[in-house]
Amino acid sequence: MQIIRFILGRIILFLDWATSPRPKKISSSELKAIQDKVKDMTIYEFRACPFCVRVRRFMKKNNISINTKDARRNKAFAQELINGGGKLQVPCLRIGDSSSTSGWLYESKDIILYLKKHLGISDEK
Ligand SMILES: N[C@@H](CCC(=O)N[C@@H](CS)C(=O)NCC(=O)O)C(=O)O
Repeated sequence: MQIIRFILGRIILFLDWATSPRPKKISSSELKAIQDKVKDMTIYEFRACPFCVRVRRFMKKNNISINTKDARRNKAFAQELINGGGKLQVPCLRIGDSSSTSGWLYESKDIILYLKKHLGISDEK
């Protein structure tokens, strides 16, 4: 089972790499505005999780750079996620830099929706 998961993970990472979206062209002031709005956010993820790949691709396309923490490889990050968010499930977006005031948002679709609203990104045709 672990071997199948490993192979699937490699395939997911390869496909993601091979079809990686191009970032939209934006001005440096737009880029700076995005960076300011996401500077206190963190994404907890597993590198080869397809739901995390979905969020990362959305971020890349929209020039969003958020600090990521790999909760598979780093047990301390996994514990942070369980303590703060309540469960070990990725992706999870931590909004806010101190654990006492942080919001923890699970579900890839909800994370993308939140980022769209927060950054004023409209749906493409
Ligand atoms: N519906 C969720 C699914 C997330 C999900 O199933 N994540 C898996 C990894 S791909 C997970 O966190 N599993 C917990 C574990 O493996 O311990 C989403 O869209 O974010």
